[in-house]
Amino acid sequence: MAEENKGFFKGFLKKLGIGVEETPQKDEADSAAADEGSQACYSPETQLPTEAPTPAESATPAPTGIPTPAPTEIPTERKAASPAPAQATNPAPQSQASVQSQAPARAPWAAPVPTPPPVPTPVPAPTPAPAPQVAAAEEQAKPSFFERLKRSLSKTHESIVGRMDTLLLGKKQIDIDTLEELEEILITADLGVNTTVDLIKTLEQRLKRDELQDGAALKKALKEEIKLRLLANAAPLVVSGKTPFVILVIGVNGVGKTTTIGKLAAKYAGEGKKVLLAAGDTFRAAAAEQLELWSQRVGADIVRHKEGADPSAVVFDACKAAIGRACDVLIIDTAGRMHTKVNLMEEMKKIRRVIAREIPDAPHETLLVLDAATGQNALSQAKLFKEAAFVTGVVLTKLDGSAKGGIVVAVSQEFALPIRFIGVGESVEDLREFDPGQFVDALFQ
Ligand SMILES: Nc1nc2c(ncn2[C@@H]2O[C@H](COP(=O)(O)OP(=O)(O)OP(=O)(O)O)[C@@H](O)[C@H]2O)c(=O)[nH]1
Ligand SMILES: [Mg+2]
Repeated sequence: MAEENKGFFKGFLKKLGIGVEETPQKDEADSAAADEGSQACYSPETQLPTEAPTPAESATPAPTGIPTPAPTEIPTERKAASPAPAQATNPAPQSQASVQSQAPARAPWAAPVPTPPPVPTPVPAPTPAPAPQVAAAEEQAKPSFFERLKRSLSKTHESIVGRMDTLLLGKKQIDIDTLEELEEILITADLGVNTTVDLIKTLEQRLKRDELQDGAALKKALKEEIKLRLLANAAPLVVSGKTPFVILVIGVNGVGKTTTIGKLAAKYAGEGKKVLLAAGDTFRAAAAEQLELWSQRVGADIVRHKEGADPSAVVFDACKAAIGRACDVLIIDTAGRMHTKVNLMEEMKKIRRVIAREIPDAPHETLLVLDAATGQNALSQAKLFKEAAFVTGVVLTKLDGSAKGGIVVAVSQEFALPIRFIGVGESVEDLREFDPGQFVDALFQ
């Protein structure tokens, strides 16, 4: 175009109110694009000359030297993704990419069509945060742990106290036959043969001393005797005095080891302790991922290797990390599944050797997890692990909904092991320190 014609054309566009700046140079364009952080933010209006034109560019070629209208402010994908409470609940204005694909083609030199202002989306009034009183009321409405424990033990209550009530119904006095029938109830309620025999012997002595005049007295006496036996071996787990305090968690597969570790980590992290988890179960697919989810949920660190790695190597790294990061508690998950019991126990021994080499006196606690719902099986597991794995405490999980809660008494009595915690559900608050008095009260109420 001749120079004078160009001048006339520019003047004409100016009259129409169209910008007459030259197309920005490539450097500016690059930095503009970099500022936006994403090439996806392009629109026909903001297209910049590139060496290899994009398909969008070739569809609507921008002749060189033709003034470019000022870019329209359209929310970019990045902007849409930035947290905006109102947008999170309402559909955000269409991203530029979708606007681009729907815009009809028009001559690049035509007067700019004013972009219609985005139609405001009605924003529903935000849900008001619950007033403090409401939140407090909700908190109060939550059943207390004692209530939940009582509910969890309702089937065990039925199998011990319910059947006892039926036995005692209409009985004027308690005699040796009554105690024999009670013996059968206790054995079938998973209190274990040895514990039951011991309990009945004591009750016989009390009967001879004329202490059991009626059913109510017998129930009271049984409750007292069970509580005494639980108290004899009770000891809460004290996680202090050692830094790091190392807890090795063991048990057969599916009993609730990883879940218990997650709940424990939440408890200790909640007390302000620095917790590190070691994903020592490299055997089961996704075991480390499961533990990692817990670590993220409760804000604990984790050491994990790939599936199939040597568990002792994970434990070695975890011990080093726990020392290096000055952690208060190191909790080690282990696999519950091995080809043979011998393999499983050998693996445990190797892990123990590695821990002891890195942290003298550790592990400070070897926590055996048992599934209460498995009844007598839990007793055989306790026997196996106590002999081979130096168990120092027990966690009984899945007491909720089980009729076999009597196993708590059997494990404590027959193996002289402290029950450290009980699990009454899958959520984080469903693991509690074992309190013999509370347990027996909940069972008998
Ligand atoms: N109802 C109930 N479920 C529980 C409790 N503790 C754990 N569970 C559930 O039991 C299942 C197995 O738990 P895990 O923690 O994966 O058991 P694990 O011993 O680590 O299993 P492996 O890694 O396969 O050896 C999961 O579905 C848990 O949510 C509890 O106290 N009550
Ligand atoms: Mg596990």
